[in-house]
Amino acid sequence: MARNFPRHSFLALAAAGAGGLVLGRGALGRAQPSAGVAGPAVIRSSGGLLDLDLVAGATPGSLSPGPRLEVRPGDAVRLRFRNTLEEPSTIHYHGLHVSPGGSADNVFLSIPGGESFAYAFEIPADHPAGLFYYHPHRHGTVSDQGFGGLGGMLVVRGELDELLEVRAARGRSSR
Ligand SMILES: [Cu+2]
Repeated sequence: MARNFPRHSFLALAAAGAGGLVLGRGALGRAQPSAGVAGPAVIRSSGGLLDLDLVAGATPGSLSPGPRLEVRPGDAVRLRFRNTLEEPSTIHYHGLHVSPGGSADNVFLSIPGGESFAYAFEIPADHPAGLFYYHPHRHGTVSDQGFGGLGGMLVVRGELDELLEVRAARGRSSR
């Protein structure tokens, strides 16, 4: 039986510094020409801090990933999550070697629709570099929100970036 999942998107409303980043519905879910393809917005840590507001909301149209977040080992993460859905949600930082409790990667949190939560944690100084993923992980709504499009990439920069092959590779909207 086919199910229709509501379409959701993470919208980064404001990143620290540089005047902030605003994404509206028009900027999400719109097909782009293949040359110079614009990937998701990129929000990088600065001065050892990744600081942003992230909003989960329903949007019409096709699915778009949330902003790509980039950190470095030793960075602090301050992510204010606002849930504008009509159901509870959370954020899980898939694969990160960070605390699973408190205001960190705590999948037992449940942020009701219409409410906000301030995530705050540190990326360990010896954290491996790699490509990770953030997505809702509130039991009971994980699948619907995942299939609905909530989620985005999370890159930990580091030693992998020094490999010749990686340095020679061209990334989308990364340089
Ligand atoms: Cu996961």
